Amino acid sequence: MTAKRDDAPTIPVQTAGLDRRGFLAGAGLAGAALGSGTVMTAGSVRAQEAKPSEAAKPAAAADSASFAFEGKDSGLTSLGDRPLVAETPAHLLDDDTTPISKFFIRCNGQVPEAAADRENWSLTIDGEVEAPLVLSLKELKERFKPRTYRMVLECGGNGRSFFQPPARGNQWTNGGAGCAEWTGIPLNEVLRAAKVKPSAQYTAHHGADPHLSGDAKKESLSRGMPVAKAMEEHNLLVFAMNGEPLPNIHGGPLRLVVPGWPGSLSHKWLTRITLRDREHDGQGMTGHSYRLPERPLVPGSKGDGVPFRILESMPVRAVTTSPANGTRLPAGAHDLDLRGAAWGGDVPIARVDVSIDGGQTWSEAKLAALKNRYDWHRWTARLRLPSDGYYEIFARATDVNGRTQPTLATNWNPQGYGGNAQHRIAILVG
Ligand SMILES: Nc1nc2c(c(=O)[nH]1)N[C@H]1C(S)=C(S)[C@@H](COP(=O)(O)O)O[C@H]1N2
Ligand SMILES: [Mo]
Repeated sequence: MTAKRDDAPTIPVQTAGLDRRGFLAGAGLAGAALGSGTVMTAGSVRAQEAKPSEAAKPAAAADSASFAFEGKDSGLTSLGDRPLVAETPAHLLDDDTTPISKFFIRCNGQVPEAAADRENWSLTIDGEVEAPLVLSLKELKERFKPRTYRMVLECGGNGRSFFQPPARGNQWTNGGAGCAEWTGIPLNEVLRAAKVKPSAQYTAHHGADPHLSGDAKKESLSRGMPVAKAMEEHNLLVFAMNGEPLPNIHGGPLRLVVPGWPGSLSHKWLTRITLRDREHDGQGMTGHSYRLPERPLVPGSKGDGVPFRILESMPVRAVTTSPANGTRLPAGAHDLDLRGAAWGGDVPIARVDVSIDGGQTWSEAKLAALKNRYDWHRWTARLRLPSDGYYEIFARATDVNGRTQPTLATNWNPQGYGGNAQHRIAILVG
């Protein structure tokens, strides 16, 4: 460490969460104690030996990595190159509608070449249907009326990094999610046109992205859902995102968006939906993938012999999107304005609460109205801080069934699904 420990504070005072490095910069990837970093020399904090909790730490590598992908914000956090995965730090989820530039990326296989002729992209609906369909994107648009909904898309593994011991898979904090305006054709109308047979139980989704190995016989991903969920009116065959032609990296020219359930159902580069007479068994449907144990497991165990069920609706979650984690505010700035977002699977959110004292007391946030079902609630709250000092601000959402978020991710499972520990940000005043 090169910090001159007795120097005056070297951190410029911020008026808002403008600098994402904030006062946690240099705290290290493992959330090392404040004061051990090179820029953290503020005497007041050192004296407290304040240590940002694991849950308040920025996404792994957020301070060092600069994400490089055309059209994407360099502030996204890379979680891997092969396959390409990047999450959105909470402070970049501060827009009411997540811009394409800030929207997370999750690929399981290779990213295919961008289609040269978007309008002739072909979609097949077959299997347990009376009238199989093969439609170009142009024909889809001519035959059915497009709808636009603002809806959350969230990776099934969002929040995985909060499990202890670590669960297998991409170490998402809370940024494997975004909320965009999706324009497309309702899936249920297309399925009705194909005349789904009573024998149909489940969908099977197929796309054009090659397997990482290049093996043409293997699929990167092929998930599906019960026909009842497939008929839900908000599922769209999407061709535009935030009013622009759906970008290749997000599955353009054509993808599914299935809100409320794991993002892996929202198949990108969609070429075929096959109706099956049983639960689909494609890539990502078997083993422990997208499954939760039917009884609580010993953390770190394998779950051998325990029955697992498919993860359906995603859990409730709130994130604070402003100020950014690690923001330092000037001395005396005791009126703290918070902004955030909250959403939760199929079950609507009833309230969001925020706490400055580790959950001993809570204040209710104000929720903005939804544009449509499956939109996220933007929320705001003003908190009065009793003094200067170091605070961790907790946020938690509660759904209409009274289910809220745990302080820690407790429901440990081998692949780390359902990790919805309360989001925290660290703030230093003065
Ligand atoms: N064809 C295909 N579709 C896919 C995937 C994939 O690897 N291949 N990944 C899925 C997963 S796991 C998620 S979370 C979302 C991510 O969508 P995005 O990259 O547009 O954010 O796409 C889903 N659709
Ligand atoms: Mo995902």
